[in-house]
Amino acid sequence: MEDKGIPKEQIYQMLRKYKEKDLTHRSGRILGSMCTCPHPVGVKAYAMFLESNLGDPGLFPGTKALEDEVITMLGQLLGKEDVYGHIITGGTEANLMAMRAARNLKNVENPEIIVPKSAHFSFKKAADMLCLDLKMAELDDDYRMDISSVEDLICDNTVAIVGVAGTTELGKIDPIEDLSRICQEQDIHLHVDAAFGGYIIPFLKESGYDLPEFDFKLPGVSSITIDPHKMGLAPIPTGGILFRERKHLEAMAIETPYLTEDLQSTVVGTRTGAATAATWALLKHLGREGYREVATSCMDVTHKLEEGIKEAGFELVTEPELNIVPFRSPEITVEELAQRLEDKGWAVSLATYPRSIRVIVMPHLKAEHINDFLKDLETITGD
Ligand code: 0PR
Repeated sequence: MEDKGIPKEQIYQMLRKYKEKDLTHRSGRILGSMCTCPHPVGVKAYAMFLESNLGDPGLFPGTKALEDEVITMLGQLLGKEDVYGHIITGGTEANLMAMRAARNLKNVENPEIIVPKSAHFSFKKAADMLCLDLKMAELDDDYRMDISSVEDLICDNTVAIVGVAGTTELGKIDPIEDLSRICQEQDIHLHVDAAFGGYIIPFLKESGYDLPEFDFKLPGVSSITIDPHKMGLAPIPTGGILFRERKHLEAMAIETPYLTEDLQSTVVGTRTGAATAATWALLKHLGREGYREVATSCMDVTHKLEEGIKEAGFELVTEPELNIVPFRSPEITVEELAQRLEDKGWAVSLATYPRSIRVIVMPHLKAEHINDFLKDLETITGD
């Protein structure tokens, strides 16, 4: 660190040099991200609340009121208006909180959780931090959680079962209805990881897509992760965790002697109110109609990509249920294909099971980007 400060214009110039090295979502070149260009209304709202700290909500009652309203709105979206939760940093923190609540509520000696093999790696972190034994359930032929495998893994020490609504690699929706029945019968916490799907499945259903139930309408569902910074178009970092009952938050509440609130259930202490303001602004500004438009546009582009991939002689590893298209080549390996696409300037991402290239058709990917991508794909195996 230098002794004398540098004038601000020079600082901004220096920063721009670093920023030039970064990819942007706007370029349409990022194909494997669940983030996207944040909506300008969310960006403005975020900037308005930069100094607000929800870790000490008594100082920021306005922001706290916004958080309460956001939680109610997200609850309405997910089938239950009176839910309890917080706006936090993302899916990882949400999943960690859900596992912590489930573990604390069911006081057993060697707690175990059951997740599908397709679950996001955040559950490995949660298991490690919370000293949980992680049991992986098999997937069925369509890469959804296999119910008989779940039933085989359940034991007296099972504190939570996790179903995913919109898996990270393939965008699949686990059979949450079956999981709900099992968890109700056996009094087990059912957590639904809808970090990705939470902001798209309800809007597609409203638009006539035939998708399964996955939310609080199912009586066995105890908590849901939903990320505004993914399909919700909010700036990073913005996550959401919702619980069916207040007891879930209370089960992990810690006394905070000198703050303006007595108890705190979030992992993070000082936490931004800006993410809450952005989420509130976007829910109000876009409304259901705006989000339906985002969801159906992404699916239209998804279908276009799907057809183009097949026409170019590549194979889909599974039919897309949401806006994620996984595919491979019958001629070259997935690694070789990824390399050739990267050489042409596409930032691709690989699914591990089944091994494939996965394109996540986020709102920043427009029809023209997909056309360019398909043109490159058509020439790629002949090289
Ligand atoms: N649950 C699911 C189903 C997810 O897909 C993810 C992240 C999480 C939880 C964890 O969310 P946070 O990363 O917000 O904590 N899924 C993507 C992944 O890890 C996120 C991502 C985003 C990846 C942007 C790449 C990228 O460029 O693959």
